[in-house]
Amino acid sequence: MYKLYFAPGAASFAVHWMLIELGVPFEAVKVDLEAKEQKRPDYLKLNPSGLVPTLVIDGEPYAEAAALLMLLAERHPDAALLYAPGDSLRAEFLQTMFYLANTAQPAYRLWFYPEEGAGPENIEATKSAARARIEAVWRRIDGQLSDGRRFIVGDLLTVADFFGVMLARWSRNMPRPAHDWPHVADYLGRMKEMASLRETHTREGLTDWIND
Ligand SMILES: N[C@@H](CCC(=O)N[C@@H](CS)C(=O)NCC(=O)O)C(=O)O
Repeated sequence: MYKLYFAPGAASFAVHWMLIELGVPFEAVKVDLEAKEQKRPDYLKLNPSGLVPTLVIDGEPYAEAAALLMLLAERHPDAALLYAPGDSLRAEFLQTMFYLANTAQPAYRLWFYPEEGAGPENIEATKSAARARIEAVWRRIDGQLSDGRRFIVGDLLTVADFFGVMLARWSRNMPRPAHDWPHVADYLGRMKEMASLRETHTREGLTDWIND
């Protein structure tokens, strides 16, 4: 049994979506980020970083969205949501996952929490740097998708897609959103048809982006 601590549209979104796609039983617990519930002592016992997501697996709490996606994929091998060791696309898959987690996600963190970059007096400069990094990510992913592949890595739906689509969604109100790149736009159009992605929006109460 799984228990997911989430906030609508946050880094928990990809994990929520994957649990729905897998069709496994889970309990979803909403964390009110505005009320700073993620910094309360009882939550910090589960996730010492005070962030969402936290996924409790058989009573043990685990964190880090990218790791949780990979963990779930490993725990449910029949769903085939990753390239396993030995697969010819394994290296590209790992590279893409780490690129999204190490380069793209921190750049978004700077965009949404710019005071963390260089203090409140440098917010505009921090956002400008974050924006440049995020746009470089979509330029690169657009290049990957330009060879006609169906998904971010090859023709297999993997956890890189769950993570990548979540990150693309985060750019929706930015000056240059991910769908500004043509191959990314085609890809997102296809992904938005997934029933599990639409269901995640419904369950999290999100109405924007999915029907754009
Ligand atoms: N590296 C973490 C980042 C998680 C993260 O930054 N979550 C944000 C929401 S998108 C959060 O909890 N923000 C509340 C806060 O910073 O207090 C992960 O992937 O799980």
